[in-house]
Amino acid sequence: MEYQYLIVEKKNRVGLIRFNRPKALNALSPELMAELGEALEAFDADPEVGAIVLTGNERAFAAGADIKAMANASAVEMLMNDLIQRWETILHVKKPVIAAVSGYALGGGFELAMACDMIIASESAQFGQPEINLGIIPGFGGTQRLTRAVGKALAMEMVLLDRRLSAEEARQFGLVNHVFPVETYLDETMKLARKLAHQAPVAVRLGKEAVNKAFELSLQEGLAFERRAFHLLFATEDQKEGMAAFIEKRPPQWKGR
Ligand code: DAK
Repeated sequence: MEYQYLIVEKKNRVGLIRFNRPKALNALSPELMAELGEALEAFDADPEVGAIVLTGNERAFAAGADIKAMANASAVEMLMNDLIQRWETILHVKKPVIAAVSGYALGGGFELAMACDMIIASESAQFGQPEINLGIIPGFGGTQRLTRAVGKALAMEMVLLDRRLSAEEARQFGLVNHVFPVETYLDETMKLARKLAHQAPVAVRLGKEAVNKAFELSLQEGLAFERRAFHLLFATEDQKEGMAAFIEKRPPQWKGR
């Protein structure tokens, strides 16, 4: 598949997707988001891929949804536009997705990163929800995922006053896993992704699903979900292999079944 707004490659069981609209600071146009949806679905279905990395460039992960593409839209167009629905694809990906963020992660760019499973940031990363300056509010989780991470006081400042977070602040709030120098953040992300891609695949899939349920279910429902997933793993060859390998003091050979 040829992409116009993405650079997509596969390395060591990691699917790497780079936004490629550098002149527009990787503004997430409907066309780019349609391609992103396709690339994510293709990697999710590819048995040679175990983890996915989403990135931009050093100056910008993404400066938000494309303002020029939205400026004249009506409410009904925003609601009915299938391309905007492509944003949701990220929420249905079964494999772990890491966002490698450098420079601007603003508006929809920040929201997309927060919808990933982990964020690795460069020291220059800057996270924010500047939508208020455009007379709108965040539309892809910026009032919800952000508030759960940073709490009400700071979320209000960010959503209503465009207060931005540095990479280090975002790490302190648990939004970002690690911060690295600009020169190495992508390599470090690829290393982490490679590790993820070589874990037991069924356990990774259920582990991701279970952690995400913690944001949606009551504690009791979440615990019940976890317990069922835990039991299910005893039906996999990988559980037998993992435990046998431990006992035999050798590395496990995962089969993904
Ligand atoms: N959209 C379109 N173009 C953008 C852009 C954006 N978000 N951000 C930057 N650009 C373009 C600029 O227009 C400029 O293009 P030319 O004028 O050269 O043609 C080029 O990128 C370089 O930008 P600047 O000249 O402005 O560069 P500076 O270094 O001076 O400033 C900046 C960098 C990041 C501070 C500034 O560009 C900026 O403030 N950008 C806008 C940031 C922003 O407001 N982002 C939020 C957009 S609203 C939803 C899903 C998502 C969303 C909503 C709903 N659903 C699924 C329902 C998301 C909404 C948003 O993200």
